[in-house]
Amino acid sequence: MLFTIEKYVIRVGSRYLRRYFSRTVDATKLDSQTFIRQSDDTSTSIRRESQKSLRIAILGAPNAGKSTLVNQLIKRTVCPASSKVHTTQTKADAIYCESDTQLIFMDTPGVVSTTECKRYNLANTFKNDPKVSLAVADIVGIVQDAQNMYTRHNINSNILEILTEKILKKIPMILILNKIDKLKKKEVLLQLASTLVKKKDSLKFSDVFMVSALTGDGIDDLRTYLLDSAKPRDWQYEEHMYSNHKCEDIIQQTVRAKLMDMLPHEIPYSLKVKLEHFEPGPEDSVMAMVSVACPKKNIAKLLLRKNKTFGNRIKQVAVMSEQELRHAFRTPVRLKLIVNFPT
Ligand SMILES: Nc1nc2c(ncn2[C@@H]2O[C@H](COP(=O)(O)OP(=O)(O)OP(=O)(O)O)[C@@H](O)[C@H]2O)c(=O)[nH]1
Ligand SMILES: [Mg+2]
Repeated sequence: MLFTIEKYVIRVGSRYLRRYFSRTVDATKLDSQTFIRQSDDTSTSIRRESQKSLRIAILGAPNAGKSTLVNQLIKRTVCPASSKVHTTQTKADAIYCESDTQLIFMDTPGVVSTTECKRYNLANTFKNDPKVSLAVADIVGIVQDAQNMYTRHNINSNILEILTEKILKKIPMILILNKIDKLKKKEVLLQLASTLVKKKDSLKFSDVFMVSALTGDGIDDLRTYLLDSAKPRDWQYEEHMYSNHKCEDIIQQTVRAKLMDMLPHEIPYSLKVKLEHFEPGPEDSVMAMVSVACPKKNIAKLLLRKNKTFGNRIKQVAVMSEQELRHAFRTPVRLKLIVNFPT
């Protein structure tokens, strides 16, 4: 309880300071910027003058809930998520705009060591993309799986390794304790937060958030905090954009994530998912055809075998993907999935 009150007081205090400073910075830059832009186009300059943005690097161990969190924060499921590790393979910018502020969340693959990268034959993006995101971030959100009793008491060593002295000095960091819906005793959560913040060799967090990316608990508070932290500067993306990935890539990755949820063990990692066809349909809808190449016939059978309750697995993958993509694009999506296998 004391910890919560303490955190609340600090947060309100820092919000006041942020507001104060952002106004001061605005005022000092106003003259020259206003002049230059007004000579271009008056209406744009007025709009641009008040623009603010923040680039947030989202880092965490594999499966900590990074993509689910980003989707909740931007209110669209543009970052595919699944119950298995290594769902996110490359970094993606997910964009949220509210009044004059643009938040750019950089979702990243779970941070891995060089050894893991080699052992599991992971793409170079697993090693490089978290670092690339750090290089352009204004703030870093470290996502910690509060449910995992084996890993939750320490910040992942692979993350600590990429946070160089230079980055630690330059970029503020917040701790995001995720999956709090799984903790029955709230004292465990407070104890965990206190341990991670007070550890001698731990990172210096400017704030701690306790959220459930699955239920949305605590998400509004985190989003408001980030909106308040935005810096006065031009937006990087057009207002209508919500991802820097193409529609086609989001479709392909969503189908892959659903296959990861639907198939057991290592099987989904051996599949090759490819978008074969994509076209706009009637009334702003989207139609797409995606192929799933199975390395063995028995895997294809597993996908095609009929089940009494939901038909076959591939049908269920299509339905679940359509549902998620509808939420991402805010438009009807029709998907056709084809299963290929060696004869
Ligand atoms: N109970 C619970 N589950 C969550 C929460 N957030 C995420 N999950 C689940 O955790 C699993 C992993 O979520 P992802 O968002 O894919 O995790 P990630 O960190 O992006 O994983 P990688 O991209 O593989 O590194 C999924 O099954 C999510 O539904 C949460 O707050 N509560
Ligand atoms: Mg992910």
